[in-house]
Amino acid sequence: MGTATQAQYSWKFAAHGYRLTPNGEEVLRSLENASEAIDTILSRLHGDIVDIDELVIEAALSGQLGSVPTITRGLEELEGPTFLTAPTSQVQVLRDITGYSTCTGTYDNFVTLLRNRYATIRKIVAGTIIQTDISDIEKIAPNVEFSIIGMVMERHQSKAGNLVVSIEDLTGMEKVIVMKSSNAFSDAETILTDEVLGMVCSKGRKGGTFVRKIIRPDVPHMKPVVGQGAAAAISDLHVGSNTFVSGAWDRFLAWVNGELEDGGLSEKLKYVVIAGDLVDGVGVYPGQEAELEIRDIYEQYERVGEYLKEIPDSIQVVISPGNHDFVRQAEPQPSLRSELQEIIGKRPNYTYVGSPARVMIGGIEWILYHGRSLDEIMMKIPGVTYAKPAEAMVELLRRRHLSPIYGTRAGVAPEAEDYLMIDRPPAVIHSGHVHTVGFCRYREVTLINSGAWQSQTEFQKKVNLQPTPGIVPYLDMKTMKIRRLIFA
Ligand code: D5M
Ligand code: ZN
Ligand code: FE
Repeated sequence: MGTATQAQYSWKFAAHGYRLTPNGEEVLRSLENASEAIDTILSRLHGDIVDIDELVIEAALSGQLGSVPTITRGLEELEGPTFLTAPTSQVQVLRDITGYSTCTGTYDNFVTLLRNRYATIRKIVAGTIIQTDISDIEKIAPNVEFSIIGMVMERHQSKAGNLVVSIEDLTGMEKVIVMKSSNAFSDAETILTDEVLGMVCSKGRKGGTFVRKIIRPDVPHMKPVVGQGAAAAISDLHVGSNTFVSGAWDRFLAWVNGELEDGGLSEKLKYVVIAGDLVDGVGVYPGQEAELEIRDIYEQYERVGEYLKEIPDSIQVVISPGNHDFVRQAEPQPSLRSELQEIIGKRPNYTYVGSPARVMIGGIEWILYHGRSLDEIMMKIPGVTYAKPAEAMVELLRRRHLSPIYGTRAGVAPEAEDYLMIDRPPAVIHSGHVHTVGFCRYREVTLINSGAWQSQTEFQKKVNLQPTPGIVPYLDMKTMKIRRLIFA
């Protein structure tokens, strides 16, 4: 069987928004009348199935897919947002920690946070498990196939190269094994501690629990969404740093004011959205003074104010903080406090939000999140690199959490609610932090990393981080087309 046919199989599913897995493809190849089978399968699939693997194919062909009532579990969470709001040029804040912080940092707060996270993501995962019953870990029965949904406590590789994962639900903890030879192995290699996921397992004869499939909450198929107006996504200005790229920034402001020949792009610009690190800050890392042009934090924000004042009143500016800003470092970060807002300016077209924040912009939902967790995603997931930051954002989205590894580099403020969960996929997720521009669309969710306005620093030179300053992702929300505007 030629590869052309195999590619056609994948394509047929992809065209309907499904993803054919390698083992699913193998099953199809072994069928006599594959194309008929594919039509049958497609006619029986429904929106909350994501991966087409051997188990889904079996269930679809034997007619079990439609008749399993449990597939509707968690459906509320799986349905995408419905945009019935009238398009307006106003920015509307939907969810943001600012003013709602309840945490006192007690042990109980942390437990509540993790339980809240577990319960929500569990529901999402449960909605996509169709193959088996979902078992509590304490009730795992021998000789059957079952699924468990838990939070990953620990993972390591055995001497033989298999992965051993400790996973915990509310009833207990289980050590499971993902054999190197298993179809689940490549998915398992990307398992992060603290992520919540499902596993289809079976008990081996000697009592071990073996994983057949990893099930991530992932993103359901949603209708394409469109909004109104265009947005320039920026972040990481690092005003005050001696590596701030002022020439590129001046050209950006000239463009915003319609002074550059751009084929009509700036005319459509209705929003400038900023995902944190407005200033370089003071005392953020040892020896920073040597790299500062402005050494006073308030003066840094004054300069930000002068810059942003150049943006016309007709353009909405959304301002979210990052780890260099003068706000609490633990996430979720509240917005810049009132005193700093006064310094920057409280113009009617400015909206100050926290990080993360869920905001309606141009009639569609955005999540702004500075992106502190991205460093660890780059470090821990094989193949994900700084050169393609949007791919790291896909990993967050597939786990339905903006910071799946709990409380490591970025501290976590244990709020009663987990603000970092992506319980409802938005239309756009906009991050920064890693100083490289990248964007992609993953199932109708547009992922943008907006780079920086700071050229390579001494520290970044040491770790070989190559920033891409002065490049702006421009999102036309009417068409959802995105392009790079290069000012550097
Ligand atoms: O972070 C810009 C990028 O540089 C981001 O990917 C983290 C990395 N970075 C910067 N400083 C450090 C230190 N001290 N350790 C590890 N990684 C770092 P920004 O938030 O703009 O400084
Ligand atoms: Zn930064
Ligand atoms: Fe940052």
